[in-house]
Amino acid sequence: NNSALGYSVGVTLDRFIKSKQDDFPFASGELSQILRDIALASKIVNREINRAGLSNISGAFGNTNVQGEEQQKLDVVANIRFCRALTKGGEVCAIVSEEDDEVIDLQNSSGKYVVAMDPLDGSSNIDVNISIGTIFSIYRRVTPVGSPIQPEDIMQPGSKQVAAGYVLYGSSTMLVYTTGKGVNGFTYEQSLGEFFLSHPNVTAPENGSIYSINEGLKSQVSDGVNNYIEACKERNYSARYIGSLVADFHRNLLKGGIYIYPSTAKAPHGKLRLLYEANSLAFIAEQAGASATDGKNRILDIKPTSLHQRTPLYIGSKAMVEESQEFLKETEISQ
Ligand code: P6P
Repeated sequence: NNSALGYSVGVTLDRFIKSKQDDFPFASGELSQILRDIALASKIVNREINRAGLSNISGAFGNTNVQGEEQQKLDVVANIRFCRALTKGGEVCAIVSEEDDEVIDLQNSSGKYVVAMDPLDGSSNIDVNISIGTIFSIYRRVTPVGSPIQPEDIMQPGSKQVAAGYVLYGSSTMLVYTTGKGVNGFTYEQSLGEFFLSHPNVTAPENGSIYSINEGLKSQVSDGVNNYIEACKERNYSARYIGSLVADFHRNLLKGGIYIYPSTAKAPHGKLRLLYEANSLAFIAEQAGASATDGKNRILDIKPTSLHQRTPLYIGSKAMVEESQEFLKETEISQ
């Protein structure tokens, strides 16, 4: 570190990726390049987000994405930016995006990697200036490089991820990712256009006193969920729900807490997507010593059966996730 300055200037993302690549003896640098491609796209999206309020770009786009939600223009912009960066990089053969009904086959005969992403989650928050995020997972394809993409290349359980991360466009813009050797957070310095290591080796508190759930769902969720939330209230825990998954997850990861999007009467599989929301954050959570389940099963063990399938999500401090499962089990037995 620059001791002459009396403080250590965080290493840049580029230097960090390079130094960590040496941890992987057979690394050919392709995964490193994908991480750089994602970082570059996030800088461009960050700039568009900061400008959104100023131009008519933040208005609704008029058509809807596969989720049936009003598609914000920034969703489209972010999707284009990330797809373009990943295509130009040359290491990726297929992309799964929340914004596209079907798998995007890049027709790249040398691409070894598959990326699943939510280019801009929580985009309904853009118009009211609430933090939003990008979420991504990276897999190695399982069929031979150069052969046509097969479903088994795409429908991999989260345990097969080689990397995962998110970008949080918040009061500052952060990139947080793991390649299976811990979690590291980088903060973007706008004036330099660089991400600097600001949160080395992120470790989630084993327990916490923050719970994140949409309490408006109370009448639609199981007694087990409501009993757990009541217990949190009796202990004077803090309710913190931003309505933006990446922002809620990130705060709980650093401070301790649990985020729950449960099965509801209207949506028995919950609202969140397995491939590019739950899996990515579950990999990060476990690498930081936290947990992620669907209320019963480890998220990373779930074998996907469809591209945009949803899953209930209980994610955050290990002790809180485990305790919430106990409440679910209790009511299951009594039902
Ligand atoms: P609800 C945003 O649309 C999102 O996908 C997550 O970012 C967020 O946590 C959740 O949905 C909010 O859903 O039903 O509470 O509005």
